[in-house]
Amino acid sequence: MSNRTFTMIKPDAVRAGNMGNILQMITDAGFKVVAMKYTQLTKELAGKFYEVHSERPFYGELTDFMSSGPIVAAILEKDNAVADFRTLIGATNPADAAEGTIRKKYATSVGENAVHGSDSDENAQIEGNFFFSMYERH
Ligand code: 3AN
Repeated sequence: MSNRTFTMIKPDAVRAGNMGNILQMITDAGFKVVAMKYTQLTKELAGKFYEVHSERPFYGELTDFMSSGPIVAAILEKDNAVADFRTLIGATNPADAAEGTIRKKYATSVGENAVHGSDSDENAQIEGNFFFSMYERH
């Protein structure tokens, strides 16, 4: 069990002005910020980040959307970080997301679903390394 996960606040949530509220929900839930940046992915970088989905029909739409505006990327720390963060964000489709979750509150569709959260310890490490050097972790 690892104590770190990786998240992005996606372009839809940043555009809608929900960045501060989402960060508040994350820290209120007991996650410590290890690394954070406000940046924008190019279409090419979004394609690399979501390479595992490259055969899926929504890959083009996903990479267009993820490069459509700024995001917040962060590494978060807490006991049982990956699983607890997935609980905090809720189901991929906001229609299925539980009350009180970030996606229930702020996601508008299965594609534009406000936040990303790593789905395994291994991916948390890969995704954190995609954005942050060792000097950017505190
Ligand atoms: P999660 O982000 O909950 O781990 P995944 O890994 O199944 O969900 O999907 C990765 C991302 O791809 C989702 N966050 C969502 O933005 C997008 N996505 C997933 N399914 C669809 C779909 N049917 N149509 C459009 N985008 C999708």
